[in-house]
Formats: sequence, structure tokens, C-alpha cells
Amino acid sequence: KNVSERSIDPATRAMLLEADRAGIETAWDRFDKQQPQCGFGILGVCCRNCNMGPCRIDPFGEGADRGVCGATADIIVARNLLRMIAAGAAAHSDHARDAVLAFKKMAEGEAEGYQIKDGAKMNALAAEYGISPEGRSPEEVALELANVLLSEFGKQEGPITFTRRAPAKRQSVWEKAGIDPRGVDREIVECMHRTHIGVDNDPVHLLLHGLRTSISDGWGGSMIATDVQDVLFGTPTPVMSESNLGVLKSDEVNIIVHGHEPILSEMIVAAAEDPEMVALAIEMGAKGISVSGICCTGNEVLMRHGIPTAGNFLQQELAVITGAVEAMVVDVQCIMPALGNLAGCYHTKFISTSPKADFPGTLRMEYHEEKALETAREIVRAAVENYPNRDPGRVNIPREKSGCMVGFSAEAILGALGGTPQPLVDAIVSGSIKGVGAVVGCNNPKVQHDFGHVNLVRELIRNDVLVVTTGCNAIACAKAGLLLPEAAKEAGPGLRPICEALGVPPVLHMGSCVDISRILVLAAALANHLGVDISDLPAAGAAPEWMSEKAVSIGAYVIASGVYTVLGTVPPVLGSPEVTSVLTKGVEGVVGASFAVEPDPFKAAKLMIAKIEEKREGLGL
Ligand code: BF8
Repeated sequence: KNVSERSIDPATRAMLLEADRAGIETAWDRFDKQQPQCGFGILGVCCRNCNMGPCRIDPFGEGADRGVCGATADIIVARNLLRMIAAGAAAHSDHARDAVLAFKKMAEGEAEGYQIKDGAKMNALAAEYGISPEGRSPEEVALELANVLLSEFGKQEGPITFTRRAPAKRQSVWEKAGIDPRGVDREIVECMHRTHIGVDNDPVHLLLHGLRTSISDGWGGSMIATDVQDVLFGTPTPVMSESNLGVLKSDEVNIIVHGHEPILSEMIVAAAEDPEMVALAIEMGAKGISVSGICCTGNEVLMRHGIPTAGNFLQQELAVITGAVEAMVVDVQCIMPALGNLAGCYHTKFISTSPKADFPGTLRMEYHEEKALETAREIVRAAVENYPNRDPGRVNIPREKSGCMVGFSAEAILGALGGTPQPLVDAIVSGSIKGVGAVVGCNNPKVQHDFGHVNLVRELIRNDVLVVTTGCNAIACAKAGLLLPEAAKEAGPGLRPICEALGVPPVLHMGSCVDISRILVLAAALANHLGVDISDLPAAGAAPEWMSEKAVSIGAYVIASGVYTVLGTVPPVLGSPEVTSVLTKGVEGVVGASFAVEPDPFKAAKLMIAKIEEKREGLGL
């Protein structure tokens, strides 16, 4: 095995060598064992939606060209894609629901340790729903807002409120196409209904519903998650931190929070700072307690508290292999079930906390808002008491870590610009900044870890494209030093002086994957300021290493919002010429944007820059 081919990240390479030495399997090894992967699955032409099947279409045209019910490859591929969107939208939105439920319990005085951290944002949200704070306590406003937000999920008729944040032109695009969404729960249920045997069998009709569902995620579920979390935990502002496995401490209790929801991890951060817990850690022989994050839970606490990030998706197993992690605390999403077995090979306690998500080999410490802080303290205590079990002979923490500046919420960006997008618009008009690239998404062992992320982003900033980032791309950028103000040196001659004058990096970390809603809000602010649609902006999106169903929902709502998007790994649609053609061409006529697939990040950057140039011309720039 050549570890250099697996990742560009030196810390990851070091830990992969260590895994080999210890005879431990990682996702990369399991990926190799899956080769060759099923060709029918890759093309998306396998259907398991009823028990007459499974059916599959022969892509070479020599065998079956229809399933038992008569579904063609086009129908099967479209149905499968719709189900991926439904699952992705469900993941984001169910996360959002839990955030709102925690908010509601806080308002009712039943959520220990939670409070309204950003009252101004809460009042602004309340105003969007016509709720007046006049003569009422913040908790009363919070309760009414929580109830109205909860009702958004199941809204049966009429558009959901946050879609009205989009420019009027975008709203009419959605109305005209019949994809202005209702509540995300309803749209997801309809996805499942339509893809049941014998319901919707028109590929274009299915795909349009996919767009509608994805909008109910991006401008609904995900946006609610972001905004409510900001109210509860604070709207991020720029803060310095560190990234990569080198943030783990050889002489402190290491607790990693991993998954997606900040609801519990916020409490763990608080509990780990408790002097009583720190004293206990010292009693156990450690110098203190160090919390770090992985994946989007990590991004949440990184953005709000500067808690270091230990790595992105493909580094979760490697963190345990350092032998220095006392507790890997997980909630939901992107958590490998492999962690259970792996933790068993080390002293690491693998602690699952969500009532919705259990894994083999975990210590269950279920979290409920009523006693969130108490549970967090129990978890921290379990980690601290595990420190003496650490085998110093097996500790191998890579040296690599990089500084990063994070915390660029839409509010922080607009605040830094003086409360208006005008300075950014001026820079775009003058050509100093050519446009904005949104680069997001996962890791995937199908491609060299972080190669697509880092090279695409470098190429964009070199060409004076300001980059906004979230999720595992943001972590890749942090590790590569691209989130430091000094990274301005890598930017082109137009972007560099602007970053240097403002003291910000050319790559702005906007948060976790639900926080792509922040990018939508920023895009809407720019478009509204200019009186144009989002699809007119010199902007493009990319997910160079995507793998999750959430990324499919995201990609769909990004193009449905009018932003051209380049995918670095191929979605399972190539078995259908019709679906492929709709996604890469036809959909442009409906929503003003389409997908491209380009695994080479240098070529992907060219595609994005060409689109940005095209949009500049369209605006007469
Ligand atoms: O929601 S980028 S691997 S961690 S799915 Fe998961 Fe993908 Fe990472 Fe965050 Ni997003």
C-alpha cells in the first residue's frame, strides 16, 4: 500500500503507516477490498424498491432493458437519485428539528445549561414570522418562535418562510417550475411515495420533485438548524484555532466530539472547562483536558469557540490510532461503525449519545436536554478516568497541525464589510475579485484524500476567486494553511491586497454542512443588493470529494438556487442518458444552473472560472 497515493495530508500518511504497522484496517483498506465495485450500482441501474426485484438494467443493451414493472434505466436512476435526496434532506432537517426542540425546551426552562446567546438574532427571526418581542420576556418570544419553526417542518401548503429570503426573481423561478417547496417533512414523504412501485415514472417529473425537496432542505431544514443554533450558542465571529491530528495532546486527556449536532458538544466543551474536572484530570496524572472535533460537530465548536479540529471524515479512525484519545464522543451522521471495533483495540471509549444513533461497541450515554450538562459532565468524567488506561508506548501523535482563522458567518462577513455587501460588490465590479467559489463536501477514498479539496481551492484563489467553504473541505483547507490570513500570499494580485487590508484569509470558513445555508443567505444578500437573481452572480460551487446523501441534497439545492456546481466524484446516474443530460444541461433552462462532473481539481477550477467569467459578462463586467 502506498500511503502517499491515499492522502496528500502528512499527518494522515503518518497514521496510515502506523495503522499498517499495527495491522489495523481503515476505510482505505475496506475500500480496496470492495474492488471492483458493482457496475450496476455505480451506474445507478439497480432497483430494490419492490420484491418482484431486485432488478437491474444491462448497460450494454444485451440483457434486460426493463425491470419487472417495466421501469427503464432512466426511471430507475431518477427514482434512486430522488431517494438519495430524500435521505440527505432528512438528515439535515432532522438535525434541525432537534435543535428547535432543544430551543423549545430552553424556552420552557427544561433544558439545563442552555440559554439565548444571540437575542438580536432571535428577535430578527421572530420578526420574519411576525412575532413581536414587545412587552414579552425573551423566553416567551423563544417559545412562540420555537412552535412556529416546528410547524414549518410539516407545513402542508404554501411556501416555507425562509424561502422568502431568496431574491424575488428566484422565488418566481421556483413558482414557475412548480418547485417552491412546502415543509421538508411533506416533501420527503412525497419522495418516498413517488418512488414506490407504480407511482411517478417520468424521470423529469421525478427530478423536479428532487429539486423541490432539496430546496426545502437548503432554505428550510438546514437554514433553521443554522439559525436556531446561532440563537442558542452564538453567531460565529472570527476566531483563531488549530487543525489536524497534531492538536491532540500527549500529556492531556483528549476528548474528541464527532458527528454533527452542537447540542451536546457545546455542553461537553463547558464541562471540560469545569475546574473540578480539570482537577480530576490532574489527579489522574494528566496536565489538563483537551477537547477537539472531527467532521461537522467539530466545525460547530470550532466556529463558535475556537476548539481545534482534529481532522475531516477520513481521519476519524486515524484519531483513535494515535492511541491518545480517551473518549470519542459521537452524535449523528458520518460516524463510521468501524470505530467500535477499532476503539476496542485501544483504550479509547467510543461513546454514543444520540437516542437515534447507536453503533457496535459503544458505551451508551444517551443525551436528553433536561440533563444535558449532567450527561456532559458524566462523559467528561468517563474520559478523564480513562486516562490512566492510556498506554504511553502506543501513543503516536503526528506532529502536523496548522493554524486557522474561522468563524465567518454571513453576519460576520457583512459586519466586516461595514454592514453592507457594497465593498464586496465594488471589488467584484473592479475585477479585483473575479467572483465567489463555494467549495464544500466530504472525503471519499475513491479519490486521494484532500487532493481535490486543497488543489481546487488553491487554484481558485490564485485566480482571484474568493472562496467560501464548509464541512470537510473547510477542514482540509485549515490543515493546508489556507484559512490563515497569511494564505493571502497564495491569492492572485487582485484578491491578495484585499485580504491583506482586511486581515482575513482568502478562504472563509462558514461552518458545518447545514451552514451552507449561510452561503445561501450571503448569496441572497449580494443578489438583492444588486437587484439580480442568484443565478446572475459570478459564483460557482464545487464538492470535489463528496460521498454522502446529504451532499446530493446540497448539490441539488445549490443548482436549484441558481449556482453552477462541479462534482469531483461521479454520482450514480450515468446508467441513464436522460437523467445525465437533464442534470448537466436541461435543468439549466429551468433553474439557471446545472451540474458538471470533473474529478481533476485543476480542470474543475477552470470550469468554475469560465462560468464566473460568463456571469461577469452577463452583468456587463
Ligand atoms: O455534513 S462534509 S463527510 S462531515 S457529509 Fe460528513 Fe460530508 Fe464531512 Fe459534515 Ni457534510
